[in-house]
Amino acid sequence: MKQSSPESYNLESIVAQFVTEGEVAEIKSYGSGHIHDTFRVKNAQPEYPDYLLQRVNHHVFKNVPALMENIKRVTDHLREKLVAIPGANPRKEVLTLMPTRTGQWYFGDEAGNYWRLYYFIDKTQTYDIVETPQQAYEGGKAFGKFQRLLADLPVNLLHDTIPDFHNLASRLQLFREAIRKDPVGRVQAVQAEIQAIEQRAETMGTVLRLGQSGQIPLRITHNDTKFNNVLLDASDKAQCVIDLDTVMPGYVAYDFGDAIRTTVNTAAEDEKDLEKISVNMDLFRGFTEGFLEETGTFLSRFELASLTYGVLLLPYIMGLRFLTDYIDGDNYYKIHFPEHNLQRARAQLQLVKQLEARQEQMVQIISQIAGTSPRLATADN
Ligand code: ADP
Ligand code: GN1
Ligand code: MG
Repeated sequence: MKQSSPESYNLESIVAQFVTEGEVAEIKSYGSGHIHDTFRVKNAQPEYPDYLLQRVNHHVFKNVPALMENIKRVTDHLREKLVAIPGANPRKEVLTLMPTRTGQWYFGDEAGNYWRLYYFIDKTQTYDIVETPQQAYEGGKAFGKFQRLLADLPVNLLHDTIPDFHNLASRLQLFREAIRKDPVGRVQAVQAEIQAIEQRAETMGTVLRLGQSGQIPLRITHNDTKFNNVLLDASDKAQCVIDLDTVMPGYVAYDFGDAIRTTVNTAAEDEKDLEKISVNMDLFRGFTEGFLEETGTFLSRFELASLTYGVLLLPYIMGLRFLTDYIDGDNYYKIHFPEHNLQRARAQLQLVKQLEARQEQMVQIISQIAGTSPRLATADN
């Protein structure tokens, strides 16, 4: 189910529910996320900050109070860590929630919507397509540091904001259910894509098997490490990891895999022309160097060995989810034209094929950078 249009709201009166400084000059739609409605709130007084207003998608996130509790806990923990690092600037390096006038961290309106307000982190940019190994390296540093700073927060303190989010078995189950129901009569036309999913269903289960057998641990992971969920500053230095709704227990291979999915692709996530989709290995190396610089000291050998399985799994899971949503009638992701989810699914499955051909090379690069032999005989059990 989709949310109602946010334009019908008096956004200024929503901002007025929060404790802010200065005066609102304008409120404009912002960013290219697929889930929430996001607005930049410009301050009329330049000495005061701008803000970022979001209406949380409560059809996707069914328990918004639990989600906001997670975000508060995680951002407080990161801030505490950053304060102790000389030269760090917590206001720019971690999201800061504004309280409401009644002392809550979100505002629930009469229509059942949930709103939140952050400081707008100024003079930053996000990349839907990564251009240079330096940008890739900075993204790797950002997600790696995020992982490192949260490594001592007990996993069980966080709620599962979307249960089984990257659980392949349950994603496949939902996919097969959608095919069986075929609610809008699209299944016949997507047989080739269904086959591309089914023929890999077994081999893609490696990360889950390693987790379920206890060979890799659950950690606090971000779970939505799309490259555009890192803000880079004007000189492309990593500034802040954003989009914290899915921070919950997960495997490090998920975060590495989703970040690589969106870093190494030479084309857009939804590229129509499949010929344009290829893998840039310089960007792979750049990201991996940054990521392992931050995490190499505490990841286990099995976790290192799981990373390339995550690299194949995440674009596969995204292809599977986009195709499921297409078959289901486009109820989950925001789409910008009728076949958008199908186009996204095709592009992700094409990326999987390209990455499969590079797996051995990726293993070599990881092992070179980590100084280990990540190819463990048991990794594929
Ligand atoms: P979605 O879940 O819909 O992707 P995000 O939380 O990622 O929503 O926000 C959407 C976009 O808004 C981001 O891609 C980024 O460009 C921008 N953004 C989010 N938070 C901030 C912030 N605190 N400061 C500046 N820009 C932000
Ligand atoms: C969504 O919120 P956003 O746009 O960063 C989705 C991710 C997908 C991504 C694909 C909560 O991320 O899981 O990887 O789209 N987020 C949710 O672009 O489903
Ligand atoms: Mg986002």
